[in-house]
Amino acid sequence: MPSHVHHRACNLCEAICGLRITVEDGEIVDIRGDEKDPLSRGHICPKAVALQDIYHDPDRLRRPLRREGSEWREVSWDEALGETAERLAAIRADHGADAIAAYAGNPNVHNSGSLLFGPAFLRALGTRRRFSATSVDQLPHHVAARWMFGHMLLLPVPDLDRTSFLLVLGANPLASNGSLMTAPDVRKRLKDILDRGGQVVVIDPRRTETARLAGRHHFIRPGTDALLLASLLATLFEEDLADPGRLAGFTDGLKVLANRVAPFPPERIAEATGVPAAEIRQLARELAAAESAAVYGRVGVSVQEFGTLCQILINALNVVTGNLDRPGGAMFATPAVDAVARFGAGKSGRWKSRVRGLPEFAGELPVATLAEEILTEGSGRVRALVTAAGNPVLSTPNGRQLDRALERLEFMVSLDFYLNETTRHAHLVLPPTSPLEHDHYDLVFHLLAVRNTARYSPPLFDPPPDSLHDWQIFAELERRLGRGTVKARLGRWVRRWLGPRGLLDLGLRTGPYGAGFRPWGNGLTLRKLEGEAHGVDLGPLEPRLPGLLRTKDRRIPLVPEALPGELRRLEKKLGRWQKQKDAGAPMLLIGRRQVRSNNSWMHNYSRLMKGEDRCTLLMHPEDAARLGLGAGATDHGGDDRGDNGGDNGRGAHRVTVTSRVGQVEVPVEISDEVMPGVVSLPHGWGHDRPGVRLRVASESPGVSLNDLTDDRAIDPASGVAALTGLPVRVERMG
Ligand SMILES: Nc1nc2c(c(=O)[nH]1)N[C@H]1C(S)=C(S)[C@@H](COP(=O)(O)OP(=O)(O)OC[C@H]3O[C@@H](n4cnc5c(=O)[nH]c(N)nc54)[C@H](O)[C@@H]3O)O[C@H]1N2
Ligand SMILES: Nc1nc2c(c(=O)[nH]1)N[C@H]1C(S)=C(S)[C@@H](COP(=O)(O)OP(=O)(O)OC[C@H]3O[C@@H](n4cnc5c(=O)[nH]c(N)nc54)[C@H](O)[C@@H]3O)O[C@H]1N2
Ligand code: SF4
Ligand SMILES: [Mo]
Repeated sequence: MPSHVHHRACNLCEAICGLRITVEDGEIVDIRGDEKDPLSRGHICPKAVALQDIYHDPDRLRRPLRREGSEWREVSWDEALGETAERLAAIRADHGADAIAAYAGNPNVHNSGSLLFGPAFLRALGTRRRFSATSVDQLPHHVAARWMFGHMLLLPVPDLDRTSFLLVLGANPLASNGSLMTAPDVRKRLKDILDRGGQVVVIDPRRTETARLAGRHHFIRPGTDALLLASLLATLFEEDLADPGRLAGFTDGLKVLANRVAPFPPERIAEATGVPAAEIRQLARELAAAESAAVYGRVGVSVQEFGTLCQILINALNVVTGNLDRPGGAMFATPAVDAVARFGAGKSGRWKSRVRGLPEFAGELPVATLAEEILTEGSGRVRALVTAAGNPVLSTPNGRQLDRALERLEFMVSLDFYLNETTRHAHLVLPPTSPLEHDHYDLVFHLLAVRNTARYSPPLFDPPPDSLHDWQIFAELERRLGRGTVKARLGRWVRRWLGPRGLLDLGLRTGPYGAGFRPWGNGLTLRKLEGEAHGVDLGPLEPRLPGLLRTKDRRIPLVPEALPGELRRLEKKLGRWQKQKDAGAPMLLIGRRQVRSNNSWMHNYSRLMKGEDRCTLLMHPEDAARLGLGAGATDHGGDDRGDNGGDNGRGAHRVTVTSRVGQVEVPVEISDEVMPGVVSLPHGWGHDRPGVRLRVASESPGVSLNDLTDDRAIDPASGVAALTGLPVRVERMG
């Protein structure tokens, strides 16, 4: 029986685990972690086997589909691409390029072909109405990096393997497997910190899996993290603990920062945040005293009204304690393909959205404004939409409004291999090959990794004849829609001739470990990487500053221009928070992630869907009692343990949850792991809409968190949607 072992990186999440896949007679018989992978060291999570399920899924589209009335008809690639180009070109000719919007979803970042060819397609389209999942995710990180380090991709990564103190805000890496921190086997990495005598402290309105492991956790009232961060800084300055060390030589604004954060001493903000003042002072002292420390904040402190301020203050804390760019602190990776050199620094403010006047950043507008750009009449209205690898109906605020808006489009085309809640509205669906059918290299995640490594994944299966990869679809649409100038044609020709492999080889050769173009020498080339099935180890993170800074003067401004105004806005808000403590205050809704989910698209595989309904509203026993819902606080124990049946209150009661924009009905799970006054619903559910072709997912559809979130709530500094801490009314049903 012909059997072979294939090595590749899992591309489902940011942990990029190395896999060892055994194939017999063309069938996968085993998927496990690759022990020899220098980064993931054998780790995988339950989702890894889903790669095989995606490949076999009968619901996965293999041929382009054209909507005819309420039916879908398979059409040839030539017909599908031809019609797409024709319809888009006609709308562009009649109404201008800005009448076409484009939305890029998260999996684009996990697909090197899309990363290398998507941007050129967007340029050919010519629209300034570009949107992506960035503005419901990490946009504030980019904005803060641009302002303080001069480039949107200069994102500091906590040096997990060497740190002795980790402060985590608004991240749950035990469920998410890490984000803007590629750290496979994060459980072991965090345990190792504790084992070597270090500390991990988690700040989260929910006592998460990560908080349990850390052993030190403080509840925080959702949305108030900027107060806590400012007050940590204020304490450092007040108690004379600020010491940037060597960073002082290229940092500006220490004194000004001290003045600006002075109005936020712990005693003043403790009540609004829910974190006791003494604990805040203690934390600041520990941060200052630790041999090395890293402050790390993710989705929970990014998608909030003060998301950008939070990320600025986190960077500032790492600088002021001397921990930026030092081993065990928050460091910059040195990836084999130098993304910082190859991608734009992040221009901004060149144009605004039409309806709400929201600012552009790095060529994109906040997705919270997409629906109104379609629905609001007037010249420049969005009439057509291209989506690629995304599901904004489930992933962006006020999803129901977007759902309705998509109905109004004159033309919509989606690059996706599923008919999901979004793509069901398309006129044409263009399904690319699935992950195991193409090669891959992590252009983004090596940049965010806790260790420098490089690994190339060849395709495992040959794609079926007459199928196209994402990059080929992009390249073909670019050819049909792009400009006819000699320069544009030459560029297209060169890119297509090189293909993703040639472009990758170029990136590796010209990167920091590259061979250049000499035929001899030891540097990296694609060929060399192909000979290393487990990838290559390029060593621990190394100090890179000030050389890596891209600010004009190669210095770090601790007080970027927007900071004073943002702190004033925070102080005003503090006043409102302090007034809002009465019992009649609304409950605050937060989201959560689950190991066996991946945003909106891992719910169609039976293996991952086993067990009880996971789309439940977590509520504290005191709140449940107030609403007259059963008794019994329970130890919820994590969404994926699957051992919490019995009388834990799971599903025993249903409630309605109502926000300004919508209402959902959902089973309640009573647990003291959420802060009193806070309720938590996982995101990415809500698969019961007509026209969705996800048979397994539709059986346990759940409800969409983003049917409640508010498109008007944004962080004005970046335009990121303020998804967390949403005021809602919860009522018992029946
Ligand atoms: N309330 C709330 N909302 C959130 C979040 C939250 O925490 N709370 N999280 C936000 C975050 S961080 C993110 S990243 C977004 C994610 O939101 P989106 O990026 O909009 O959606 P996904 O669920 O990732 O959609 C993935 C789609 O891509 C398709 N796909 C997968 N692989 C490929 C591929 O290789 N090529 C193509 N063409 N298609 C592919 C899948 O079939 C699926 O339909 O959601 C955001 N929304
Ligand atoms: N299994 C799985 N893994 C994933 C994903 C997935 O859907 N499933 N999605 C992937 C994607 S696209 C991303 S971006 C990453 C995200 O990775 P993480 O940022 O680690 O994501 P979450 O698990 O949503 O963690 C956010 C935490 O913030 C908390 N939180 C909410 N509001 C607040 C607040 O106001 N303040 C504070 N301090 N905390 C708050 C929540 O309770 C939650 O524990 O995960 C990635 N990995
Ligand atoms: S943690 Fe799971 S989903 Fe993420 S890369 Fe590893 S195996 Fe894949
Ligand atoms: Mo994300």
